[in-house]
This record gives sequence, C-alpha cells and structure tokens, in this order.
Amino acid sequence: MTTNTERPGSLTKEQLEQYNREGYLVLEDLLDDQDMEAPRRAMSEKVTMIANELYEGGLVQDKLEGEPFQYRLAKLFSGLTDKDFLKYGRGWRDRIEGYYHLMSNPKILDAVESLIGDEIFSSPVYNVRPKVPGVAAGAVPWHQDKSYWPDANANPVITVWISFVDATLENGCLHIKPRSQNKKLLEWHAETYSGTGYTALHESQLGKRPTVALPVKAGTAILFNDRLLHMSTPNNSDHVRWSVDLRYQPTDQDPMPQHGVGFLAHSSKFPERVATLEDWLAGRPEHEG
Ligand SMILES: O=C(O)CCC(=O)C(=O)O
Repeated sequence: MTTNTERPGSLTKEQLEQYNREGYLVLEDLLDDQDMEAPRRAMSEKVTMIANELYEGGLVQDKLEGEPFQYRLAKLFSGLTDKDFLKYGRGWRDRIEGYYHLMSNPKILDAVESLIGDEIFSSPVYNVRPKVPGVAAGAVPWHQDKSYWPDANANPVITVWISFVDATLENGCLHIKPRSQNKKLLEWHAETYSGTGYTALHESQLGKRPTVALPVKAGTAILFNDRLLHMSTPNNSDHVRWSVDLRYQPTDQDPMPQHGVGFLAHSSKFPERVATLEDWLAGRPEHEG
C-alpha cells in the first residue's frame, strides 16, 4: 500500500479511483496490534460478561478464562444452541471504551475523509461481529447496506469492515460483487424467510456480475459503498471470525437517530464539538443489532 506518511490512512489517487470504480477498497494492514489492542480488550470484556452469565445460569461448567481471544466464545457455545447465542444479538453495539477508540482511530478517519470530506459523523449503525462456528445468522445473505436506512436516501454512507482475526474462506470472509454499487437499490430491508432479521436477496436479483471472495489478514480494512452487493459465508472453522463493521457519513446528512446515537468523529470546522470518550459513553443505549 502506498501511504501518505503524515496521514497514514489517507487514500492515494489510485485508491480513490479503485473505490469509485469497483465500489470497494482493501486497505491491507491498516490497523496494527496497538490499534487493535483496545477494541480486542472490549470484545474480551463482553465475552467475560457472557461467560459469567452462562456459568451462573448453569449452561456451562467452565468459564474458559484461559482460552485465547479467537477460541473462547466458540468453545463457550460449542455445546449450546443458536438460541442461546442469539440472545446476545448477532452483532454487538455495547458502549465499551475500546470501541470508541476504534471508531475514532485517525487511520480510519483519514481514509474516510479522503472519500467524504473532513466533517465526519460516526453512524449508530455499527456492529461488532463474533461469527461463531455453527451458529445460524453467522452467515450473512446477499444484500446492500443501504436497504437498512430508507430514511437516508442521498447518504453516501461508507462501511469500514475490519477483521480482528485472519478472515478466511473457511471461517466466513466477506464476498462482494464489484461494480454492483452502480445498480439501483434492489430491495428495502424487511424481515425475511431466513428468520435472522437480515435483508436476504434472491439469487435471481443479483445479475451476472462475478463474485469476489475477500480473505484478509487481521487488521485489514475493507471500505465499501452502501449499494455494493455483499455477503459472507458460514464459519466452518473451530474459532470465532471476529470483525467489526463501522459506518461513517458526512455531518450534513440524516444522523439516523432511530438506529441509536452516533457521534461527531472529526470536524475541521468545529473541532471542539468532536465527541470525547465521556460524551460517547454517556450516549443513550442503542437497539440490539
Ligand atoms: O461481517 C459479515 O459477515 C457481514 C458484514 C456485512 O454484511 C456488513 O458489514 O454489512
């Protein structure tokens, strides 16, 4: 990756062209271990809360405290049901400190700024995704993100998807259809036959564009347009495919309050209004993902 050394996340002209033409961009190794430390700690804290609940509820006999990040949640749920897992939501939006540091990471904001300018709102629609082996709703059907925000018709909402372990074909990496962002929205979100609450497009709606699988290393970000067709496959491995999908939009667009509370992540005009950690932690709780 060619980078601007002062603003390590800023996109080059070639990267901007690739994003605009293909509808997505892979930024290999955008985050390093230090960037990932706080969000990983936040994920682990949540897993500890879940382990405590499962233990107190008699569902597990061991909280598996010594298990590595990648394995603990998978092992906790290995003898349990989909329902036990989905009680905690298919994606998480907890207000734990490490997520604020992730969403405010300057490398991510630099990349987003290259696409939408420097007045940046961090959307309430973000998900921490522990894709656990064998759980329904781990695989995500084909969809366009825009189907979830009918209120934001003109919004250029950028999704920043980041893997926190190596995402592979086996553990269910992202798959996309390049250039499909130029299509009109195929369907608005509605509860579907899948029963998972996901928008699920039918094969017949997808057109003839080839599918590209995007296995990536931990710390890699995939930026994509909110009309780009994408999905992910089931996790057939023995570990959790940890990822996050964050969303950013310009501040002059609808902040989608019905999805929860977002925050001002960057502003050149009003830097004093950018949300601090304390502001973010005080936000009202968001709906379950
Ligand atoms: O992480 C996944 O498996 C799917 C992500 C996704 O669909 C999204 O970010 O919109």
